[in-house]
Amino acid sequence: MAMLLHLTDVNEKAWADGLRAALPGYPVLMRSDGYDPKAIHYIFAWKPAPNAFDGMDNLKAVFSLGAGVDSLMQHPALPDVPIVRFVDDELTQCMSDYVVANVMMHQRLFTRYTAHQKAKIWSQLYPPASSEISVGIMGLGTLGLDAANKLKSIGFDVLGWSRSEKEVEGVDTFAGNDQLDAFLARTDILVCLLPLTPETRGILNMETFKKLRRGPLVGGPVLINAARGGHQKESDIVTALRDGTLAAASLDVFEVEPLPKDSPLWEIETCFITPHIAAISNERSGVKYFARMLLDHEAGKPLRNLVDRARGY
Ligand code: NDP
Ligand code: OXD
Repeated sequence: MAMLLHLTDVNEKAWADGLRAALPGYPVLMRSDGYDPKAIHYIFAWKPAPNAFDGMDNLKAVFSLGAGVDSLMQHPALPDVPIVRFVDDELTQCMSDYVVANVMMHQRLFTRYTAHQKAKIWSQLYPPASSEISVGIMGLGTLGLDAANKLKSIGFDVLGWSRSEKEVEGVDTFAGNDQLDAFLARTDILVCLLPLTPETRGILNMETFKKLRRGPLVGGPVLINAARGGHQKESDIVTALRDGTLAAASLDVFEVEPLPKDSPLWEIETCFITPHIAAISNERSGVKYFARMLLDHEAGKPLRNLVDRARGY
């Protein structure tokens, strides 16, 4: 029995040290330690390589370092065992902080003022109050729901769109493809917190942007994507920002990461770019979470926060 860490683009050693301390007596291995794949009962993965699961005939579960499991779900040799994703209050809070900060930045037209400051322009633009601005959140799961409640408490008019119908106090909810257009038609600031699945890939495209409300927000609608780069058609975002279909955007994720140096997005003043940092899985709470998950499962308790393979998230 052992747990193997297979973490790409992450400080694997730091996580291994934490998990070893939290699981005394349970072997926690890194790939560099060398291992017998048949001894691996749990694999803790992020962006697994094509051969990540080779020979793991006795695997009991895959633990996903990320809240999003799209890279796991696309793995050509994903074993047929339960997949546990990361669900964590601190990560949720970080995402809501990111969403609230960006919504307010756009409501107060700060990307416009940044451009004006560069050009030494004194131009007083008065944005409407937050209560006049509608924020439409795509995805009302762990992250979308928390962001919706926080934006509502600030005073924004909040709408939400999900796959299945939901009732959320103070939030107008829409569900399924049939209600997508009605949701977009009432949205000034569109926030994407969807999982990346075949149904949601490319959903942030010109057709979607054209359906957004041209309401009280000065300059037009705004896009905030903190989910996955696969949701967005970047060439459409560039066109939409240039022709005014979108007034501004905040993008934390990209079709290719790191965002290539020759991407035109870098040059667009109304596009606010962050390098996939909206909500990083925190080592301290993550170690506690996955150690508890393993110990509970070994004690016969059910795994929690399982991915539904049929839905893809
Ligand atoms: P959840 O699984 O909890 O929620 C997903 C939501 O999306 C649900 O409300 C679901 O609907 C909805 N949804 C899924 N498919 C569709 C569809 N086809 N049409 C309409 N709604 C749909 O996910 P989380 O909230 O935990 O995370 C969301 C995503 O955020 C992650 O998958 C990840 O990609 C991204 N993320 C990004 C981070 C970053 O740093 N940039 C950090 C963490 C996560 P229903 O409720 O009906 O099932
Ligand atoms: C995640 C992420 O999915 O950091 O957790 O993107």
